[in-house]
Amino acid sequence: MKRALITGVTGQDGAYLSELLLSKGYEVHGLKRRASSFNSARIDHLYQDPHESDVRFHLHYGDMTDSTNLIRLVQEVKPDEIYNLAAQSHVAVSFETPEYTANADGIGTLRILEAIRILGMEKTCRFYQASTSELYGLVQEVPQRETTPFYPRSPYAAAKMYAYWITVNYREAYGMHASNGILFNHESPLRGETFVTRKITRAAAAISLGLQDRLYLGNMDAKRDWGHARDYVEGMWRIVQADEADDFVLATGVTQTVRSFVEAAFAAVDITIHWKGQGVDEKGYDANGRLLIEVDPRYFRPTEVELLIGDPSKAREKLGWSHTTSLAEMVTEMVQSDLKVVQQERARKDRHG
Ligand code: NDP
Ligand code: GDR
Repeated sequence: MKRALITGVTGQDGAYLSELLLSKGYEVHGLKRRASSFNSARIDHLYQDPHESDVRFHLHYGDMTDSTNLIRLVQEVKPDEIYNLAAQSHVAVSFETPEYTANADGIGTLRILEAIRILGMEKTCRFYQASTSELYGLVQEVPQRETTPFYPRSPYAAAKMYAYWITVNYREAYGMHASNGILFNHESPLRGETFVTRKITRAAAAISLGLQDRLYLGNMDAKRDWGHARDYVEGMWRIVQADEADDFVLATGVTQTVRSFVEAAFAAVDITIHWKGQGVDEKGYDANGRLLIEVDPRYFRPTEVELLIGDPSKAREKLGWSHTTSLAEMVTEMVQSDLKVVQQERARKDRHG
């Protein structure tokens, strides 16, 4: 039975990857950080009472900023594969917490790689680094592929650039099976609620049920290549199974503006958005002229990534990977899920007065 260690197990990708690896018969160990309130909602359904027999899902407290903890954990678990998904992953927040983001996302990656090296596991433990299309930043080439030059545009992307190169370096210096997945945006009903897609699908659901009046957004001209997280964790696993460690773009090859995502999400609850005005004065109305969407400059970023569109040819050719869920299917799934979430929250509030 293969054993995997997943950092960031409580996040969107950690939850989907845990499900995938458990379905493949792995023993899965997740690194979870201590929080003052529960942060395990996405993986609670996978939890097994440690007193039961045949437990294959284990959680360990830890933090990417704590080297000794990471070394001890790798020593105890002795994983065959490590998926390093933990990160302060919000681009806008990284402008507020640049030093912490560098520590957790950049040096955190080094800490895991060093743990593998200190423990002499370079040849027995494969390593996956959650790299990102944010590395491409300011447009140098479209579509973006493995050879496109990087131009990070945020403290998050700068930290992830260090993580990318230290992964390449440990592969070349120590012969480790260490790979980067350069993943374009991927979403799902489990996406954090402050990322733009989930913020929009949740608002569409709440507005359609009369539980929210308005949605405030930042740059609606930004274009993203959005896929489904379920497809992308399959790609992560394939990257780690490849005979040779390497770096791969995972993307759909299709790009859309934030504005068109808004239109699709509201269409899923039978609301057609009519736009008026431009720039910060742009507003979205329903067919009855009710104001639903406004721009709030507080969501603008000091430096923005305007256009991402990935070329996943290398992953298709070498790994046989391609996305299976269309953007339209994903939007429907997210909106349907948020309709349930919002209704449950409403029922809970009503119960407690
Ligand atoms: P999430 O923000 O949903 O999850 C991040 C995870 O990292 C959470 O489990 C979080 O814990 C954990 N974490 C954060 N800081 C620390 C820390 N200091 N120590 C230990 N754990 C920590 O991200 P996603 O699941 O969306 O993304 C997974 C990875 O892939 C991230 O590295 C992200 O940067 C990268 N990525 C994501 C893409 C996407 O579109 N989703 C695209 C490309 C790359 P907690 O739950 O306690 O907050
Ligand atoms: P991103 O995702 O920055 O691409 O990083 P996010 O959903 O936060 O933003 C996408 C685009 O939408 C614009 N935008 C808004 N964004 C947010 N969050 N909130 C708003 O109100 C809003 N209005 C407009 C943004 O300016 C941006 O252009 C995600 C993260 O998962 C990273 O960890 C990952 O590396 C990349 O995707 C690939």
